[in-house]
Amino acid sequence: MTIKDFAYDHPDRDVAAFKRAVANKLIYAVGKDPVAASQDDWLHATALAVRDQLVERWMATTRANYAQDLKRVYYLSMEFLIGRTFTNALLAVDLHDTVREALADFGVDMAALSEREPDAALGNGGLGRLAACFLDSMATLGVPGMGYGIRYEYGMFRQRIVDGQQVETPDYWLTRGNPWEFQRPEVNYRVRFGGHVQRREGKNAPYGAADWVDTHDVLAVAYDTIIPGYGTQATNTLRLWSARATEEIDLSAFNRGNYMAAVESKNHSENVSRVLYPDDSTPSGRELRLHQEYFFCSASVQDLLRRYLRNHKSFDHLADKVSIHLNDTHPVLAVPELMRLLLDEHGLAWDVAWAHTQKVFSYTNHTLMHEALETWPVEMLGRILPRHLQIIYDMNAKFLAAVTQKAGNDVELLRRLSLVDEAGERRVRMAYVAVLASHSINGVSGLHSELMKQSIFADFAKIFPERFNNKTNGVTPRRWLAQANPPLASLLDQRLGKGWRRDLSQLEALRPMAAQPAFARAFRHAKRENKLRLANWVEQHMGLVLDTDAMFDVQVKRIHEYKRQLLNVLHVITRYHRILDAQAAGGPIDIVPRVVVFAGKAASAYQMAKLVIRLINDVANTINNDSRAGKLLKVVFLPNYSVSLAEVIMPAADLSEQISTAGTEASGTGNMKFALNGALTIGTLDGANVEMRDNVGAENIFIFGNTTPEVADIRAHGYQPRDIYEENAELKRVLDAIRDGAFSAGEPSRYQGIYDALVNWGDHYLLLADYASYVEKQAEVDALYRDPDAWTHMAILNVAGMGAFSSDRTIAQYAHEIWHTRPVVLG
Ligand code: GL9
Repeated sequence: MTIKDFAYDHPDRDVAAFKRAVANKLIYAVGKDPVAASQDDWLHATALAVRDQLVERWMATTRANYAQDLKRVYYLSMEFLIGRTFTNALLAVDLHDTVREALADFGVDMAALSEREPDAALGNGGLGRLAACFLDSMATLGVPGMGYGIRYEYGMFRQRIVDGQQVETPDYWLTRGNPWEFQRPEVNYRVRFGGHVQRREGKNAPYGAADWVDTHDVLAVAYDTIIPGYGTQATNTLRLWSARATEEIDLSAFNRGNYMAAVESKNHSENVSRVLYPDDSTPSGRELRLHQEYFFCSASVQDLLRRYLRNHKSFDHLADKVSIHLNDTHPVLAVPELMRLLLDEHGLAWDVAWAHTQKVFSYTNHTLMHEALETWPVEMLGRILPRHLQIIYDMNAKFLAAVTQKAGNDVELLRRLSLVDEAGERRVRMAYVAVLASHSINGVSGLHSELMKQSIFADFAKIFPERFNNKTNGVTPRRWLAQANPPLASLLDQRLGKGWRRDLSQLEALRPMAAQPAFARAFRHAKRENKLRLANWVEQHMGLVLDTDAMFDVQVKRIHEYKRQLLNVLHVITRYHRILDAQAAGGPIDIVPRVVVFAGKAASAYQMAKLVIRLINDVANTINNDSRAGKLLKVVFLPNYSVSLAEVIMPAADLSEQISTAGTEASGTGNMKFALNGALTIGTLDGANVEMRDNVGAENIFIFGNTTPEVADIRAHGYQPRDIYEENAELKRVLDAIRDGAFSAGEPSRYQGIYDALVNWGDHYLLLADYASYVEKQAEVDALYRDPDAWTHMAILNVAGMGAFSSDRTIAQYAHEIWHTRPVVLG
């Protein structure tokens, strides 16, 4: 029997058949009469009809995976920043034109429909979006695997800008239902919290099994989303867990006659999957977060073990069939959870269980920033997960004993290596648990992977050098070029064929075309269309008219001090002053017109980041309303940055700002998306910018500022930002203007704190040290922009050099070098 035998209708590329399928869904699944259907009803019905096309491939892939008993990769991530699915699914099944025509026959505009789909914003930023790109690439490459995460009811907050300030509102993305997911009520697991532990007598204590009793439990229920591969039948699954109250919780309170308490406790259990933590790289020590982490780790590990045991009688082949990848430290509790299940539920001996565990796990580190490295108070772990704390202690004891045996009783070394930080309140270092339990530990760019070995994991890198490696990030060309940039995609199709979607290295073939005037013209034309699209968005949503001849100078990403949006602002004000001076002198104004675009969210508790947003908006307000600046300078802060907004912004950029302090941005992925869409980069030698320079050629990228060793040097020798401030008159004027209320006339002292942070409080991210070099480099950017042919030539060479930054390349490396998986073979 094949799946096709069951498919009730098979529209393929037949418009009439697809119309029938949509009408069928509208009437029988959505329950709406076509004459009364709303736009959302049509969207829902169309999504269901498209989904049917994916289901057949999905089942075929699942059957093949089982039949071939392939090793599977489980990608555990607290975040999957998926964005919209509709257009992406159409691309995967190549039904774009069919669906557009079918809907047009019903009088429905497909483009308008797709705009109505809410983003699945189950992530904060780069880390979560990387996970989504990886799912796309794993499916496309046929890597048998699955993403595991949490089905948050509220995703990343919506950002509104009110009086120039960020206001957060909840993102209840499921209001109108989610046609892409399959609820699996029968796939559910009990996840336990609290209680206490009784060691089992007789087993070789203290490393033996134990009983975990008197827990209060929550059910994890699976929701599956199909992840289609591109240009292949292969599809994967994203399985997200949703919390449900167990029945006995309700019952116990109910029996005591307290109906309301019963319902309340039910609500309480279900809070576990309610909301995404909107913190960028600054985990708050909230207990709910710990509950979330364990909740999805436990459900996922139980689920994958059950799947393994369906085909295998013992755990002997676990590591041949299962790879568990930890996307940062958020899922590290999967380590003691696997140990617990093997020891306590399946009766394995410690050493056997530990050997399996070390072969199964691999870990990616995404940041070096101290404040972002997760640690949990021993007290809290012991209260919420007493058995896991015990297992971590046992891991630690064994490890430190082994180190002592090799290196002697070096107390300092042991203190540094311990999984438990004993200074102050005792805390478990989750990154160390990940490193100890994993056979592979990777960073996300060449620079980051080196720094990781020299800084946070220096001691571990000496003990386990063979575990450390690099996997430079990438982005999926399907979403970030084919889908986001139709004008450029169709130009590439004409010149290169369609193969670049699955093999981005084919972009190399653009190199010789950079010198062809006809190609350059077409390339410029595509950029122009994209700039118009963004300008329309801005006019519609913000009422601001942009000049598309001006250079679109763009910085979009989370707002964070290390990313230095403030350095960009310093440059903007510098330009503003230069324009005013030129006006005052009455001479001809020789300045390249720019539209400086910002977008990004600040963590809700991150006051400095919020103040930066306010400053950007105040500066925008001042400059945009100053007729002297006129068309020469405009500043816009686009509210509510998201995946779907990024799809409009990236293709429209002329200049991409990647200006973090060297040594702070682990990789960046926005940098890749911009260059892939034909923007030039101004950036520091940080993260993946270094490799982008190597790939596009140093002469085709604007690199400025202190390098990582120089930054270390400056800090080591007592950095004095005030000296720079006193010596650079142009900079001083900018900072004084901020301090004195030039952009906040109603409240002149509003930005005193920003001034102080830079001039008086140490300027931790070295903005002043890089300012002169940045402003100078911006002048070179201007000079090139005056020569459109030279600019376009360079932009084409950037696109040509971006082949290496496909997430397909990244995932192929993970698959070969870390996971050791083979692709599924489909008949
Ligand atoms: C991040 C790094 O800061 C980025 O430089 C990197 O590109 C991505 C993906 O590897 O991971 N680490 C991290 O905590 N975030 C990143 O973006 N933060 C968010 O995702 C909000």
